[in-house]
Amino acid sequence: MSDDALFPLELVQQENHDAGPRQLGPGAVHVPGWLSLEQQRWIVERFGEWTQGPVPLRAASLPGGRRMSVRTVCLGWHWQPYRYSRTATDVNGQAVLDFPEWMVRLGKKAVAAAYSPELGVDESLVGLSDVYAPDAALVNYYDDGAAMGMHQDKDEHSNAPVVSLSIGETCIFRFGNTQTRTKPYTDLELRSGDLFVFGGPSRFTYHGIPKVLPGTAPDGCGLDRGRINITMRVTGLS
Ligand code: MD6
Ligand code: FE
Repeated sequence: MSDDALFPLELVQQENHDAGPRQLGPGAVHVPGWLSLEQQRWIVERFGEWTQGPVPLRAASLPGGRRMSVRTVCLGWHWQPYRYSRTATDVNGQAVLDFPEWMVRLGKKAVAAAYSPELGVDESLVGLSDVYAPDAALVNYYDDGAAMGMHQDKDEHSNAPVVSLSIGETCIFRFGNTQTRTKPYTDLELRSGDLFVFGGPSRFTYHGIPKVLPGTAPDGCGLDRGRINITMRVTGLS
């Protein structure tokens, strides 16, 4: 058996999950267990409100006609492949919900938690939390079988970090490279309560979600099934 088969690249990083915050690339930091179960439950309640409209949770249609398996509701700005607007012109024409003030504060705290000098994060990123002010969030819901292909987040007119929060079932997060959507990449688990901040030289790294692991949502997170991922962004639009 070859080394590749015995130690598949996909699995190499998983046992590190409990080791605490870790920088995967310059400016890309994973902070396991950042949200408490109580915070997770509270956010899941807000998710229940967001999905009541005016714009429903929907699977976006990609150019060419295929639909994403993930369903999304947006805050601040509505996202559709591959642009932002204030109204959901691809769904029902309704205005997007406001970006909540509490989420701006949470985003700043997230950047402060991830960009700490102790983790070896570059000086230029430490202190960024003071000016970080996200104005859009994509709230994704994954049910069993949902996945997201390798992509770069480049619809924003800003290179400010993206802050990602995960609640519910564990997923495999594939963190790639800035050049191609293929190897080399690192697979890691994002579990309920985890934070991932994606900025600095890693801001345009290809990444994706090859799978969600059914039945792994922890008791008390507010979700029995599926996975919620919130990504906060600075659109650079006005
Ligand atoms: C997800 N996340 O975790 C999909 N993008 O379900 C993303 O696509 C993502 O986690 C930019 C930065 C962080 C992310
Ligand atoms: Fe992304």
